[in-house]
Amino acid sequence: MPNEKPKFYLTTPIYYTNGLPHIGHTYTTVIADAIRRYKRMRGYEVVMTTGTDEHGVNVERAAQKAGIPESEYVARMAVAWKALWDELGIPADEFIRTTDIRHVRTVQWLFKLCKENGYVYKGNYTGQYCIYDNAFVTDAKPGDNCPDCGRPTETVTEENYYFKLSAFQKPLLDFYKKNPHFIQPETRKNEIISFVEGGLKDLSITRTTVRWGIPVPGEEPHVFYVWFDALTAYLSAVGGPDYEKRGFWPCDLHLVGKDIIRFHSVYWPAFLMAAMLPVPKQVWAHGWFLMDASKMSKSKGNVVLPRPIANMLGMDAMRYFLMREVVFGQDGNFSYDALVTRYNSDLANGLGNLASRTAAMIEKNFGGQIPKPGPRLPQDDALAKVASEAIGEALDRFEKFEFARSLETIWAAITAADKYLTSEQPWAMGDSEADTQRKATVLWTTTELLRVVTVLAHPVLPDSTAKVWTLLGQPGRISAVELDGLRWGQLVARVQLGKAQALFPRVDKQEAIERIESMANEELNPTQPPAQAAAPAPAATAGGAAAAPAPEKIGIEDFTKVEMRVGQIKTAERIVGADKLLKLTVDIGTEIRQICAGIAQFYEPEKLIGRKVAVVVNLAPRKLRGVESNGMIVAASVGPEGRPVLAGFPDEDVEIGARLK
Ligand code: ME8
Repeated sequence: MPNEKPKFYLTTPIYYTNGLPHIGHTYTTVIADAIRRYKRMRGYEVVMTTGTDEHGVNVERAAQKAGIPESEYVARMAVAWKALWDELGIPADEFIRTTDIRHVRTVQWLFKLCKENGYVYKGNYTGQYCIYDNAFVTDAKPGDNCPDCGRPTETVTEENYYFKLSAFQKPLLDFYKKNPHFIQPETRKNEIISFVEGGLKDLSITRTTVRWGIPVPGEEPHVFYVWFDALTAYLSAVGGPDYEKRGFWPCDLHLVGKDIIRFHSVYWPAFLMAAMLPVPKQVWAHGWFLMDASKMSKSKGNVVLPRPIANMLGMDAMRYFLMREVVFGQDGNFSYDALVTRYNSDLANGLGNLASRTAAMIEKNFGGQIPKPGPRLPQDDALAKVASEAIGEALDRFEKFEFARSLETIWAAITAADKYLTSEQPWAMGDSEADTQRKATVLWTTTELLRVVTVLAHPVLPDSTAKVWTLLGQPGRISAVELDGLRWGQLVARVQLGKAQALFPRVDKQEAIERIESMANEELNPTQPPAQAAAPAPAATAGGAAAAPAPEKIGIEDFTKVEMRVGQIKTAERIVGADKLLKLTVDIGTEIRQICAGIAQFYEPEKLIGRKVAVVVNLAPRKLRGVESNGMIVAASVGPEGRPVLAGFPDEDVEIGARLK
């Protein structure tokens, strides 16, 4: 077929449905999306798969707890996961659910092939099982905890079907040797090779102790082990037994976190080899985003949610931070502080500022039309060289998944353009013919650099670069620009600039962090019905809150749900790094509570001690700037800036703990 595009298939893990996405899951999905956009700009036809892993004991228990059937539980969760990816602009081309019929068919077919080829047999197994990780823990004794998640294991005896993993030790080692880039990065590859060299035990791939799973045909009550089930989803998503028709198998890239590299680089290729199906080309394991140096988990209460960040700073800011802050493959710490700092320095002051000041100068001097350049001086050629070299280097680094370094190159070019403008000072030039011609050259050169970096940054910052593209009045969609043809000098001059749109308005760090945290608290402990709490907030808001809807009337039964009491402030101190917050301890009659209040700019801590205040005592505890707050102090919000004035009891010495009605 003439001009058929080469195909590229990549996947994220199929995420568990017993929780909702946090920044760790978002990280993998964002990286996959950036690679997808990049590959498309390099001329590939790309399919990206993500989805939900919906079987197993965990889901059985979560559904029981929610008091609904498993099928209903997973359907709700799958909708929530898919909706979030859509809302964040990182939707799958194929969203696969492990309860999809196309998937069930594929799992049963894969098992049949493995069995027909002699790699499946029946046996008994007793061992310690971690229900959270859905895995038997090798060498664990009763009473031992799971070495991965630290939670207690359970003793489980089962009649299972076994997969002859032991038969694949040599084929796998040979395969790794022949395909040295199959496991990336290198450190992970070495770990896996040593693990396989240490010997492989056969693996039980069906369960009779679990009800909620894909049935083994003709062998009920056997259901498939969740990993045999989940890994197969990658194949189900692109045709299953008919994979040859779509032409996307074998997969080019499985992106995973380092926690699940063994499943992907040992079990998965072995299952496929046993079935005599093509094996994926690469598994890339990235590191973890940590919060306070430990892995995020809802039970530890240290999860970072993507939606509040996207609502406050825009999705591009989150993408940029995730890909710029941490070397891909290594662990990194997540901090709101670092996020907002990067936003202001690299996006607001960097790309955003270069675009808006360049456009403003073209507007002022050339009526908004990109000028044709005049004769060049050495400094113009020097900037052209920076941009030309940036093209090669940024693409080369992206190709190697050195995302942070690729962005470093692009941002070094932005910094070079800033310096060029500062030294050329087009704003100080006059209106003589020579000056006008020089201004034209300087502004054309700056605009051309801006065009180049905008194209290079597009896979990482899709929305904002599309806005810059429109601003520059360049033809077509930016996503259709072919990276392989990108060269210095292609800027179309004499076109009229498009409409300027706010790119990255600067934000006050404290305020931004407080707003993100408060949105996250609201999402984790909703005070409204979930449908409303989960609804997408209006367009990216750098600092501006959505207009509050007119308050509805409530009945007395609603009001009485709020328990307010008289409390007395016992201690008050400032919180380092949070100008607006005070940490208080408050006697509410029955106990002394720690409560954070956003009043530090208006009340001296020492003067508050002994003061009686109104306290909402039955508010779910939440964390503000990392400090637990268990209740809320009532204050009036006065004036346009919302100055807090504490509610108090000036007329009478009221008893501590008295209820407000
Ligand atoms: O393991 N930092 O699903 P899962 C970076 N269902 N990435 C993180 C992360 C963090 N703190 N936390 C999670 C499963 N991830 C199985 C997969 S695949 C056939 C079956 C990302 O919901 C990372 O990609 O626990 C990790 O591998 C994945 O989420 C685990 O998702």
